[in-house]
Amino acid sequence: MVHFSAEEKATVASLWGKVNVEEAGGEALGRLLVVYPWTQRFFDNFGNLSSSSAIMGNPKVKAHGKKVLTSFGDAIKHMDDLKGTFAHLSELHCDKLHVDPENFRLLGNVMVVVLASHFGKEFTPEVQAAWQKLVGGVANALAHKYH
Ligand code: HEG
Repeated sequence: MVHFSAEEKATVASLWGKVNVEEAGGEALGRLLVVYPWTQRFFDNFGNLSSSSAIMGNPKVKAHGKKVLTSFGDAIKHMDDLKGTFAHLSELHCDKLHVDPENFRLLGNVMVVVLASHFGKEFTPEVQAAWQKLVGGVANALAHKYH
């Protein structure tokens, strides 16, 4: 179980308050699909994913990215109980969606890259450390109910 200090919680929450969830969510999911093309197989009903620009401009990718990042936001409110918070989604991704849990780690790292590019110098090594810990904790929580 990951533990977050009061300082790490404050660091994460302060950056999160400035994140544009719609923009960052679409960019993170889009980049996941471009950088790790095998992840496209889960989204074969999303229409045109034939090039990087098609993916980044695809309205379904944007909408789903927003949904995923909005849901990720629950982690920031419940940093002491990530497993409980994502238990239901873990079951859904395992039993219904059949998403390999390795993809949660890939998406977490892509999210960190997106935050780094949006926040520039503000994304100091300390801020990155707190975020890496959070995306890792969320990936563990989402993988927890897999069987
Ligand atoms: Mg998942 C649906 C959250 C990573 C593939 N994802 C969903 C939904 C949520 C969610 C809230 C909607 C659930 C519902 O309809 O009740 N996803 C979520 C989080 C994260 C994540 C919080 C990681 C931080 N998802 C993820 C990854 C993949 C994936 C890495 C695949 C590479 N998710 C996926 C698919 C669906 C969802 C295929 C169904 C999409 C649809 O057709 O509506």
